[in-house]
Amino acid sequence: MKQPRLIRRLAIASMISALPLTIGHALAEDAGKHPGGAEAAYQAAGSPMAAVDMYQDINPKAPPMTKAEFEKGKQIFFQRCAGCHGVLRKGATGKPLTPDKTLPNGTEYLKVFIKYGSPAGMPNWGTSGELTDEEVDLMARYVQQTPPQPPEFGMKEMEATWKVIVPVDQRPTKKMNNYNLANIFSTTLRDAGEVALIDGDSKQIISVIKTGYAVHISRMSASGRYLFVIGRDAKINLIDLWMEKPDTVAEIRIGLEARSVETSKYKGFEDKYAIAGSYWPPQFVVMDGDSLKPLKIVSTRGMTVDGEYHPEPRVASIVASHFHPEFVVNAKETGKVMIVNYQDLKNLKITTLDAAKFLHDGGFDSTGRYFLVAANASNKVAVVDTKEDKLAALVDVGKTPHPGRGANFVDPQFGPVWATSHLGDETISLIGTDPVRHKAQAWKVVRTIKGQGGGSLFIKTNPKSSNLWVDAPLNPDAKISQSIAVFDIKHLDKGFEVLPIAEWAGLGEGAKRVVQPEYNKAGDEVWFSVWSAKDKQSAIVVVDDKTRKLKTVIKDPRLITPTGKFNVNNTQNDIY
Ligand code: DHE
Repeated sequence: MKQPRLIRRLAIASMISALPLTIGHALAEDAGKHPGGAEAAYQAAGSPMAAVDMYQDINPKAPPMTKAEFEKGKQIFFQRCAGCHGVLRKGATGKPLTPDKTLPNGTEYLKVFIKYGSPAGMPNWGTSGELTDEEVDLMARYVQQTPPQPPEFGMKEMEATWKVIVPVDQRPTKKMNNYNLANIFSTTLRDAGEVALIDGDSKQIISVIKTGYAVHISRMSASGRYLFVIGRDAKINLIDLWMEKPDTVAEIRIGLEARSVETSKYKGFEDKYAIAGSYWPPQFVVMDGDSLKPLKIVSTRGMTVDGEYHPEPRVASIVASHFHPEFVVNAKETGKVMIVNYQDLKNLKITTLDAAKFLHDGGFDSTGRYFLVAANASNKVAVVDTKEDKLAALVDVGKTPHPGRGANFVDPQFGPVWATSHLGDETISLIGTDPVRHKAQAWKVVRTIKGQGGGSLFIKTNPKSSNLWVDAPLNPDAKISQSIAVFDIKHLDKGFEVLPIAEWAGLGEGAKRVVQPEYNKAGDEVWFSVWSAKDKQSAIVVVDDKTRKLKTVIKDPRLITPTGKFNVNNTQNDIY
């Protein structure tokens, strides 16, 4: 007999609620609590838009909400839900939650769904203890209201936030410090909204610089002088490494929420332009490279590769071409790659390639010609030929690829490859990248190897190394999330060795997720973040690449939630 829908849901929900839960605290310790697993927790990392003023449009058909309840619902939505369901609730990797879908379901049905989650990936917000019953009830009513729209952010708003702290003509004309700039690591201190500049030679912190909210990535200018840091609140800090004590010389907000920044690297345009992409509003902006003066804004709203209109295609990764004066801009929800020629900003030329939906992060192959970008929820990697400005291939890989920049090395059997690990399974896909001498292998998965488990975010090697490092910080098993798997590239079939990085850090309690391997300039050390919650001690563990033995642990009360580490030389020259 067919069960009524609600009963079926309740049965599924009770099964789900019986799943084992792991320790909890912020994103760093969230992943295992959700039935949707690491992926859902990772995407629900919190949006700075919770605090943005938005208009409450009273929908007479929706259950009533006071202004205070609506505000609270909005806050919870942007902190927990917008990453998957979209700012406008029209759906992204999660389902649409617009009133035409939610009103027919009604409050009681929605409460069950929010409380217990679903096998399709919706976290169990109630039973995990993240939301109280009152909050679940509030959210069930909130998602039936008309979605409030955050404000736009155009030239006027950008200019109002733009500050040149040290004008270009008052900056040093040569390097004024004795640091070995090429071996500095710009280290994200995520929850402190800061970066620590760490001297890779002495392992000492040179300085800690205030940046945007939940700071996200660092990128280097082509010359290696300017460091660009972007926060999730779309604030960019331009840091001059030539100063006696490197510090911010200009800053700007380019939107309300963002993740990516890059600088022009083509010959003749070194350090000339910067570009940043935002999640909201969905757009990118080209700026002066030494002052951040905003010059040109382009919206990404438009049709997906399937021919459906999308109102908020978020800008994911951006890289600078080495073959043309161009930026490669990846729009997540539309699956389009926009190749933006910055030679003539007034008569802007953009070549748009149809790749696959949910473009996220990626890196170049070893020649710097091909950009390989994960279309994560499509389980594909798109290969962009930056010389011909064409899509070279779409490659099927494992479940939810997440390469960071990926890893380039020579497979003993198949020649040059670029590799990605996955959030959704334990595999590592090796894709052939040499269409000239290894034509049969080019843009195919030539080998799939197995790592410790799913929940991997970053994979890394170095041209001078024969080690391949694979993290799994979002794996629900603490043994896996707190260690690293290392393969010998020359003997991939022999499996991996596990190094207990978090144990080596010698910290007390905490999530201690081991995240993002990064090499030093010489390519003989690998640095790992041991990432705990804001109120717990974290560390950076430095491993000798040759011996795979512990070299140093960097511990300092200022190292709050370290995650990404960006070695100046490797970031400047796209070495990974
Ligand atoms: Fe990232 C890169 C988006 C969560 C650490 N992250 C990127 C890029 C994008 C992105 C689009 C590529 C930028 C580029 O190359 O121009 N990240 C997102 C999200 O939308 C997501 C899933 C959820 C969110 O709300 O932000 C998210 N990211 C995280 C984290 O939780 C991580 C692990 C820890 C942190 O610091 O927040 C994290 N992301 C990183 C790092 C990189 C990155 C370290 C750069 C890797 C590199 O080697 O270049």
